Amino acid sequence: LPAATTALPVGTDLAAAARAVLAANWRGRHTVPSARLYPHQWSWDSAFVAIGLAHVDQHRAQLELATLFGAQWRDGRVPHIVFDPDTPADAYFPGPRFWAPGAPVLPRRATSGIVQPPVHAQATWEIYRRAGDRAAAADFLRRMYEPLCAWHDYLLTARDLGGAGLAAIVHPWESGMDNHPAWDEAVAAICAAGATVPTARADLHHVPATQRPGDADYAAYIDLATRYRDRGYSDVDLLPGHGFVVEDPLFNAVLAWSEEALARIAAVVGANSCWHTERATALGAALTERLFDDDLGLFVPRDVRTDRRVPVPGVAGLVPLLAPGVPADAAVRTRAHLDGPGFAGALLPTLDRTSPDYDPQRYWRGPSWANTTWLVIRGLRRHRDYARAEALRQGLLDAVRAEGFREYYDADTGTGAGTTEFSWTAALVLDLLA
Ligand code: 9YW
Repeated sequence: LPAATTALPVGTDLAAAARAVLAANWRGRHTVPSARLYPHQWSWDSAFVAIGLAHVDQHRAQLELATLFGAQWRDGRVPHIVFDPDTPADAYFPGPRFWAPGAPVLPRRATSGIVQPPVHAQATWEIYRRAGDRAAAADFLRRMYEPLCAWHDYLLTARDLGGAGLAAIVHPWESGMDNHPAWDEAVAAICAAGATVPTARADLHHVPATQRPGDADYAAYIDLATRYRDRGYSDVDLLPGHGFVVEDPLFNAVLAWSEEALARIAAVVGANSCWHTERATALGAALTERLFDDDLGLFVPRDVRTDRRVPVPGVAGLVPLLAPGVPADAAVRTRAHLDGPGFAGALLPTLDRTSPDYDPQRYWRGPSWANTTWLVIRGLRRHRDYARAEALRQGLLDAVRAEGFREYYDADTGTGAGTTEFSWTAALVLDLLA
């Protein structure tokens, strides 16, 4: 297990230390989230990493996304993991053999078959924005435009399983927030239906079990992934048999925000940008209509199987501040949570602190993460709420100075948790320092 203390020495140049983490995790064409725990390329990690790299190394920033999109599927989906052929098969569970069990020979670019939140178009735009050589960066936009359109098209057609213009996720891993309490009911039902605990958990060799998802969560993850895999990763007629079909506020807010970036990209490459702007605004409206919970004054996930909202107040519910097309009153009520008992404080928790399931140390059930904090900071800036954005920025930077670039932080004490030298923490610190 990693050493418990990873504090940066007093006087450390934070930006230089962040660059060093990203350099150490660079594998020639992509960055791993963490050298031991996550030794392959992850989809939304790469988007965050590219946003940080955009400040320091255009070439690597562009290559990071180009490598990921090199593994894009023909149907437009961008897989959540692209496996590194040079990494031993048992280094991560579930590995390439799990996702492609029948393949006599694995392709060089073996991937998983599920997705993660679509931060990529926004990351592409950020790279262009920071570029010294605008002409070269415009070439990059031209190369990325069609693949990004295909990615969003996949999400808004094949994945519009609720039929209301939002993308549905079909696995807790697709939310990026694996064991968030909003998924507990679905996970319990899958376990009750007979899902069994996998024995090959490689994660527990690297991080204390108290800071990771439980065995029951893993049983459900493997069961759901196996069922999706065994139907060839097809989304056709997935309802009602599939055990997890959810419209998630973070996923759809990021999609709307990225669709807005696609409008900007289209304008540069000479494509029709109005179309993207309209789609972004429609997404924001559908997000509000389907996922804003009037009682909580916050966005929550919607279970498409039951057609009911899941009233669990999580940090994902604040992320729609990023999205275009969200009405002012919904945004005001959402922002007010940052002053209430659930979310106020130096560090932004993953779950409302007053929730009975709140656990400040366990993965997505309470701890503070750099990426969700960063998304909320961007959302607050969009609403010109600079004071709240600055308070969150300082809180996160203080935790990183005190504890190093950890995977997450105890939301109450700031103590570092999970793995060390974590890439997106380093990358987003670079962005916050710029
Ligand atoms: C897993 C890599 C990934 C992140 C996810 C996070 C975790 C677990 O690690 O996933 O084994 O895939 O939940 O958001 O992308 O950092």
